[in-house]
Amino acid sequence: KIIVIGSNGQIGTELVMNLRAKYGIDQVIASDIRPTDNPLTSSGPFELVNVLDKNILRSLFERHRPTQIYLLAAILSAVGEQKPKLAWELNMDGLINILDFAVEFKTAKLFWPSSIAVFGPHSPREDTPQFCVMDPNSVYGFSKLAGERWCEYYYSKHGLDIRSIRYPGLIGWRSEPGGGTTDYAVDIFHQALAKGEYQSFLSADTALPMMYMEDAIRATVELMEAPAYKISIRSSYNLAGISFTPAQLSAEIKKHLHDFEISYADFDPRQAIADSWPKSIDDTYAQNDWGWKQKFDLASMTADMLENLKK
Ligand code: VAH
Repeated sequence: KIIVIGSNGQIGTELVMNLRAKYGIDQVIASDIRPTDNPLTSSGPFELVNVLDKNILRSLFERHRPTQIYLLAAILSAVGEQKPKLAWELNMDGLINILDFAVEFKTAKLFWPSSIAVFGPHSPREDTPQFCVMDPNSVYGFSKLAGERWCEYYYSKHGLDIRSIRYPGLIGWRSEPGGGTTDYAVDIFHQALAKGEYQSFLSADTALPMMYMEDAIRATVELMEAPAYKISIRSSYNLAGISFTPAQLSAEIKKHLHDFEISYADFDPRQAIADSWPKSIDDTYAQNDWGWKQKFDLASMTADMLENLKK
């Protein structure tokens, strides 16, 4: 059995759909802290799971003895700055609980998402390398950095086959983002179609590493399918996709929706988070270790998003 924890989230929703298509609906148990009526998730087995409740987790592992776990439950960067202690507790204690149960129940493989948020103001900002100074100043960012250290520690000390990707901002049409700093890049498409305009909470020239959800899910599956001997990074892999600014994304949307207008908010707390992150990522390790190659660029992502959201 495969268990996806945090299946109601932006990544979890699409991951459950993909894993069920691959392994069979009944082999993939979706789980989250609250129920969902999303047909993408509720079409198969679902359980209510709180990663901070060890009794619930023990029951989950005892009843299913999962071969794979995908732990996606987290509080993201923007919400994390509003609820710093809860973000630290959920992101850290949730991970450590799962690591301990995975060791106890000998789970064969685990996936845990990190983020480009692990880099900080003193990290190189262009083509940010796999190894460099990392001084993240968001609670989400340093919880992900600490989480990477725990993942590598449980690999080294317990031989746990846990794998991880430092996701860029993710853009998809099947699910909504949940409280991040890159959420503008999803909201803009919905607003462009609904109202022909969008007010960006990030400034026009804020370049960030982004990726189309199709590519992010494929990368996740490819990493998890790679033979263990090929995995040289047990903290978390840099993964590059597309790097663009709100102005560049707006111009691309305008090619399809000629009357679309973008405006910019005077101030938003998420600007400071974005300004502490890289503009672009170097993913040489992912390319060399397990053959990563992105497929979508800004033009094809924009066309695909609008095509699917119009339906
Ligand atoms: C966030 N979408 O904005 C997440 C992601 C790189 C960004 O970690 O917090």
